[in-house]
Amino acid sequence: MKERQTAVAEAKQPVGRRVHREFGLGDAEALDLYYGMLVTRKISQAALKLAFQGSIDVSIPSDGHEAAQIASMRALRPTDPVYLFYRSLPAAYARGMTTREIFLDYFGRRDGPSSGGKNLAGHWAKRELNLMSVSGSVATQIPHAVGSALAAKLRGDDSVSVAYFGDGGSSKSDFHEGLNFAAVHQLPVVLFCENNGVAISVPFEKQSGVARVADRAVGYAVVGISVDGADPLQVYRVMREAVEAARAGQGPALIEARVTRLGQHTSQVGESREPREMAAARRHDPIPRFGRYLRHHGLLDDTLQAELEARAQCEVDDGIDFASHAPPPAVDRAFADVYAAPTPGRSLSG
Ligand SMILES: Cc1ncc(C[n+]2csc(CCOP(=O)(O)OP(=O)(O)O)c2C)c(N)n1
Repeated sequence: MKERQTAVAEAKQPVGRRVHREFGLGDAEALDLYYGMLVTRKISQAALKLAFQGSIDVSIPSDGHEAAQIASMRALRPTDPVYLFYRSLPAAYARGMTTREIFLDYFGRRDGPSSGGKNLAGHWAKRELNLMSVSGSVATQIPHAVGSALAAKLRGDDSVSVAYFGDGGSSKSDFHEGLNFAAVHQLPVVLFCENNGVAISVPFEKQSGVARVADRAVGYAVVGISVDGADPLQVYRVMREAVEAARAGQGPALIEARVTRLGQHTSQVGESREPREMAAARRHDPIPRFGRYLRHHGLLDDTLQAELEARAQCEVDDGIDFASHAPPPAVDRAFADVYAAPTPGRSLSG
């Protein structure tokens, strides 16, 4: 049995040093990371408005989760299989899903990459990007990612599989079974938990006997790391280390990115937290914080900020315009890709 310890990586506000370079990110890459955070915040907020207007069925805000998702995705190869969940919009964008594709999914359009309008919006997937199809049943993507890591090991390829999920997901048996199996077989998989402290309205303390999700790693003898998920540079660093170790055959890791959910659970579920708590939560917004870091190092100023905002807004407007005019799914394709063979009595094409 391997001797492994849970390490808690405490991220400090990295204002003083240019830590992005120390961590292997160039200036342009750091700015690009920031742009991804800006544009996915705008997409998330636009989608919430569209849902309130009744133009789309549902939106699942990712506000506050951008740094954790985008920075961790940057540590992967495009060929690494990724299993996202419903709050993973910034990760999907970081992997290469375009704003047009994202809104095709929100509008439930025929050409939406995730499911062609068949799955609930926000279940991000695209085969060509190695973003695997996910279920709305919380945490089922964890054993899928572990299975995909087993397949990689058996095939002898050096991919690393990653599952994203929330703190609520870490209470599911899928998490425990997946982590145990991954540990026993030393599989190349990283379980990435975005702990926003609340599962819809249930606080983390009410569903966990340990203070941090990463503490659970000890029980499975895998590496566990808890990191400040509002700090993209620290997230990038710990994710890259975990992914490199997994790729080198050193087994799985559990990363907990501590984030703050700045929006409501979904467009259909009202906010249960007190206004005072929400005001405090906004102090943990990763976007202005990373902006301050970039400004401190001369990489961002008011002019560039305005340019980036305008570019991001154009992308969002174009995505909405494109998707809102795109064709809906064809009725006679309703069961295509769902059943291998048409179920008797279920064919819509007669
Ligand atoms: C198996 C299952 N149980 C319950 C639900 C209802 N549900 C949807 S989201 C959610 C909360 C999950 O919280 P968490 O994993 O912390 O992620 P977050 O939404 O906070 O990002 C629940 C309970 C579900 N989708 N699947």
